[in-house]
Amino acid sequence: MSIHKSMLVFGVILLLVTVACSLTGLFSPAPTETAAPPPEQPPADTPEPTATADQYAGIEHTMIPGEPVLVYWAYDCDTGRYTKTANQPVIGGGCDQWAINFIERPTNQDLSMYYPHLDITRFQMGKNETWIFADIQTYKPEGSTTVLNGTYALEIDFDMDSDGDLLVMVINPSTGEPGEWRTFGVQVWEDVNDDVGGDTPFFGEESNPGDGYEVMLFDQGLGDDPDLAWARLSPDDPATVEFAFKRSLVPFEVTKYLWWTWASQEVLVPGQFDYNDTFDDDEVYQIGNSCRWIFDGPPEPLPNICKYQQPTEEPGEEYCLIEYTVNLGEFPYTVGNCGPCPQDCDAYNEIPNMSCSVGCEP
Ligand SMILES: [Ca+2]
Ligand SMILES: [Ca+2]
Ligand SMILES: [Ca+2]
Ligand SMILES: [Ca+2]
Repeated sequence: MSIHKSMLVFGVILLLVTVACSLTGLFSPAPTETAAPPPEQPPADTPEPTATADQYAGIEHTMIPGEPVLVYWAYDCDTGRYTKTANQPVIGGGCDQWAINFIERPTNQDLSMYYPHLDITRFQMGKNETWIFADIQTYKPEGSTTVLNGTYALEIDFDMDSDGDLLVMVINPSTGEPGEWRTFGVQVWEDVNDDVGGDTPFFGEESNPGDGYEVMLFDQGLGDDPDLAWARLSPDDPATVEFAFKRSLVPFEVTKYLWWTWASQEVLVPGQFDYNDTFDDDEVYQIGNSCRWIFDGPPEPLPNICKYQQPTEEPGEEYCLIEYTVNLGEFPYTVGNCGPCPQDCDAYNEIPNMSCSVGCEP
């Protein structure tokens, strides 16, 4: 190494002397002489960058997820729908409430740029005997190609007390091929000491008294289980990222839980959750999370719960019309969907702005 280095230094000095010589002969255009190529480091001199990658290189996978099973789904605020031009984003009333950790900022700070790949519009979850599957769908503008180069994450609240307990995230899934499951960029973090959300879960506070998600269970194949969590670009939709993680991440006693999703241009920092405790309202942009939905359970009126949802499809069932009234200030509108009836249609009528009625034509 020292030999290489000294040769390199010698080469640089030689080059500098040559350049100086040609500069002193101001009008002597001797470009070919000085054009001795800059001493680009030969490959043999740059062994270091690959050394850090080696810790991932030997990882062997035995279980790779198959086709996702996605049965629960919910809508998030659809900023793209109201944004007619990319330099004039329109965020729906109530969609961005930093104080209650409900964030819709697929924009820059002064609202002069809209970033559709950070605008979560819909998200899903399902399971088979081995895996929990999930996806995050972002706004897909007509006639342009989506590049999902942000960080996308699932936050899961197993005890349904409004603070997240597990964080599954993927950094820049756009580097993968559509349909190819990878652990590249995938991490799983746990809040073992239960201080995500600080003193007031869900509500923001002056400063973050906790350490967020402090235990990393999985880093791109490193961890107790090299196959613990995966992500990929959807094979069907370039604006959708899909996740799969082992059911072993769900505590044995948990039968249903809350989950919600994130999209952020900056890499999400697990130790800074909740973001509305760590940061002030005007400090973070190009970021958003979704409303929350319950996996494997009926809807309940919980903080930030999503207002529109269609549960598991069961063929042969009656069809129900589920409607949700979105209140955008002076412009309320109602969206509805006719699909297989949920287990308890009446329960929807207990949720503000929602209704369910049996008997419609799909
Ligand atoms: Ca959104
Ligand atoms: Ca919790
Ligand atoms: Ca808090
Ligand atoms: Ca913690």
